[in-house]
Amino acid sequence: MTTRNPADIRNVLLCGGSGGGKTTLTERLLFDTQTIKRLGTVVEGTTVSDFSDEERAHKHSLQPAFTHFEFESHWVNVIDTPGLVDFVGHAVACFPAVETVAVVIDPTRGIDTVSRRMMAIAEQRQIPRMIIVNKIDDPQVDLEAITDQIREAFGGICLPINLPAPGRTKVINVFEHDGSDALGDSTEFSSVHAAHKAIIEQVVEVDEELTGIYLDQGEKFDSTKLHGAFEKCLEQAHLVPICFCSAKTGAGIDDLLHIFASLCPSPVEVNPPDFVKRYGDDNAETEPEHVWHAKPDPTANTLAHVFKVSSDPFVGKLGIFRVHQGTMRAKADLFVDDMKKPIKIAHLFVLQGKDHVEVDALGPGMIGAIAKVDEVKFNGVLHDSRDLDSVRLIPLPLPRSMFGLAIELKNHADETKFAGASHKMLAEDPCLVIERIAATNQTVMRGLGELHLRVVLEKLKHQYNIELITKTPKVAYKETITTKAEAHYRHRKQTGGSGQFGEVYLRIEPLPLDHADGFEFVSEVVGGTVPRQYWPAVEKGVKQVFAEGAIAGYPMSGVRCVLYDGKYHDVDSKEIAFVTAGRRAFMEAVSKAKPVLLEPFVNLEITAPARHMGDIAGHLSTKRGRVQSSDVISGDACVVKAVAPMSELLNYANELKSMTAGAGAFSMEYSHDERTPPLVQQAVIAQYKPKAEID
Ligand SMILES: Nc1nc2c(ncn2[C@@H]2O[C@H](COP(=O)(O)OP(=O)(O)O)[C@@H](O)[C@H]2O)c(=O)[nH]1
Ligand SMILES: [Mg+2]
Repeated sequence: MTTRNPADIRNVLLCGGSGGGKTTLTERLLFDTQTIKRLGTVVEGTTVSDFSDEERAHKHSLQPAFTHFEFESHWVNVIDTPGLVDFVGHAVACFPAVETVAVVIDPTRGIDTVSRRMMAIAEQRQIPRMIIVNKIDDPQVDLEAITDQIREAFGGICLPINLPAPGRTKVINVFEHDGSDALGDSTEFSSVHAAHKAIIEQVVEVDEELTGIYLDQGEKFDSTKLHGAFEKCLEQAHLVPICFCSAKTGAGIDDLLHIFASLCPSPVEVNPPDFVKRYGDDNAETEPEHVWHAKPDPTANTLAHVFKVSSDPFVGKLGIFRVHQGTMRAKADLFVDDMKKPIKIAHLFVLQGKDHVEVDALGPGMIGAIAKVDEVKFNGVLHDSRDLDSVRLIPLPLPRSMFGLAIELKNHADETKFAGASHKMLAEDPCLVIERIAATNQTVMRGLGELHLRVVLEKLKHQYNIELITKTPKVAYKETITTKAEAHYRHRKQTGGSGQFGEVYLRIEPLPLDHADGFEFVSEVVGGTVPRQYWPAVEKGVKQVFAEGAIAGYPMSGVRCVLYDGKYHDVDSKEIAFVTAGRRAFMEAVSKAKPVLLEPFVNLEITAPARHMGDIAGHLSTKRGRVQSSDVISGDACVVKAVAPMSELLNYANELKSMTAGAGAFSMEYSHDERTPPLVQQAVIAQYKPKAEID
């Protein structure tokens, strides 16, 4: 295989709640296109996409899997993503690689929260969406009711593109058939004619000329020529087609494949993902950014975006990317971001689950992988022109992990091994965080929920033979100020012959809590009272306090600091003197600026048997939590969403377990910071023992 005409490529991401049948559907698509000879199952652990030991043990997808097949002379890449809330970050990270986000709905459970989230994020990123209602073979399922629920949840733009025929062993494509041909008009609910009319009218609406032709021709209108208008509809979020199928029996699969090939957008259509390109590289402060779009032209300069890094002990590190422009060739030299030296691409692969198929070139729109290249990182850009050095993808709305465990090595001799293993695991999981918290003297591992971290711990144990002792972590408070203040410090020291002298005047003021960096340092010194060469030293001193905290030992946030005056000495002024003066003046200023502690709040999402809904909500209200919604999602499960302070949730995994006899699950992600109540603040500050200042 070499390059493909990008117009013949389709990239489809399957997402939605766990258990909907994404992995089974992927297997079925591969089987029905004769890409694989044996139909594996999730239960037996024999599918192409759930191939890792952890996935086979849990019987759930935990990582995205990359597969491809050919159908009607199209090359189709299908990404099967994990549906458990704890792993949704992996699905979101793959969005920039595809033109179609297909949300797989489990009609036995209704519209789950992961599906809702995926629909919302895809809409926000302007990626075409479709909905696949799987499991139509289940006789208990009311397909008309689920269609109504979909339209209620996501709007009237959701319209069936096919409908199950009576008996549910096949579906009828209502886009191409109008009920008057040999396939007939009868379906499980509605009629081919009515559904045809609804979807065609929706499609022609995006094009005035087409609307005119449609009105003139009526029944004789030829819908098979509508690919362009259909694609425009998806691009403008004017239509979300609903397809029906059964991954188990194969009903509706041929039509789904046909829809992928004939109607889903190709890489030369739809809104390309937004990259930014910065002008000029010399002066960081005057660099305006502008949105940049790749051109799916095989002859242009190469640009590929790495949206997934995976590593396993056998194949090593894999960087998985999508080519957005130009052609990537084996043996070529490519730059990674703005690195000075290029890397050599030894081998180029396309993936089929755990298998790598070597290829010599990949053109625009293709998804591929390179192995064993250390420089390649998640979200990095591979390219072949210095002109593309500053191109980056606009950051994805990945959930920020808050569920933490303080970790220690069971065997201290494992330190080097752990450093290597954690480095690999962090590279492959955008939602995993391991950080050293100076204030609490702990190393904390954070993820999106208990299961997320449990899988990480299992992998460390089984794959790297490292065991960790875990404890409840202390809360990551932050310090900030609430008013303006000024302070000044003169640092003068005489030791033997040479001395140290530096004097600074600082003014500080609060920044909004949502300020991107939480810190600004500017100089308004006039007349050279502090020479320019010492400004960075003053900033360094200020930043030391900023990192270590001034009142309780927690890092600070939300402070603007202005250096506006000072004094220097021709002989004795040195950098170190201004660092000290900056640090001491800043500490003094903070103490006058009514400092407070901020605490993180998280968005909590709890799933449990519906009978526990009241208990869960009541318990949260005793923890300063605010319940935002509680819904029964199917006969016996409920979802409670709430916002609550992290400090009250340190033991939530155990509390929920005992409330629900082990049947509850939850995930949490960062929401915002709020001031701690005075009593909490006093207690935290009382525990702090500041280090003695040494000049
Ligand atoms: N009845 C029925 N069961 C299905 C179908 N597709 C998948 N399943 C079952 O649903 C469960 C979850 O499937 P899986 O593919 O792991 O779902 P995923 O979490 O979305 O990847 C498994 O037990 C499958 O056998 C289907 O079309 N019909
Ligand atoms: Mg799966």
